[in-house]
Amino acid sequence: MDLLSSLESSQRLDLDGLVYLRGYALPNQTQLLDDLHAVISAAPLRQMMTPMGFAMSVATTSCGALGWVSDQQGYRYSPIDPIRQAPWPAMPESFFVLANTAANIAGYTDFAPDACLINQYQIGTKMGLHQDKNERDFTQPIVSVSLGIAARFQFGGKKRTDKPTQLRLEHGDVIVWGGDARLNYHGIMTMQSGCHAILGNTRVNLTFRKAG
Ligand code: MD3
Ligand code: FE
Repeated sequence: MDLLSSLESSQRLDLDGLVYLRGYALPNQTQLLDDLHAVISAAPLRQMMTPMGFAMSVATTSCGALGWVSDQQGYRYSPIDPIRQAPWPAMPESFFVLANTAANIAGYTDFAPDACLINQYQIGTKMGLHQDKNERDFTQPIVSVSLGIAARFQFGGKKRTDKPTQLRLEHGDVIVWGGDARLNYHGIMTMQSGCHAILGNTRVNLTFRKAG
């Protein structure tokens, strides 16, 4: 099945500034997972240090021209993987095409992500409420792809104290975050146990960004 006809089998839900394409990544999942494993083999997942000096519970890596990095100097994008002292692996075509077509469906033509952040969640890990502000152009959307076991996603407002709503993100779900949602606080609640046929008891999230 190709990506256009896959829209017919997935559900679209529009909320303030986000377009939720349930199951949109499923038709191409074999290719995506193959390419994911190749990227992780080249640039291994690692727990970055927060600027405060704590190891993140989530393990991350990147592919594309720019990768997301965190250390005592802060959060930023870098063309060099600090562990390998080498460029990040190229973004696989299957990743780029998925992000580009999802953004297109949501009304963003020619979305050309230069960064794909890969987050791996094991049972008991979480990502606290935060905003994504290290990208240059906030009019560009962020496309996220959920793989593996389900997560409880928290979607807040412009202030950290705004009460978040919860969304369950499942294997294959793709969300395009733009417009009014782009700078909202968000996070992932502590991962509960689960089992996925291919990814076991882990969740992997891809976020595609035009960072530079
Ligand atoms: C809403 N990742 O990497 S993806 C992140 O599941 C991040 O790994 C989470 O938050 C994860 O920064 C959530 C969904 C997401 C990504 C970016 C957003 C939601 C967003 C930016 C603005 C608003
Ligand atoms: Fe985020």
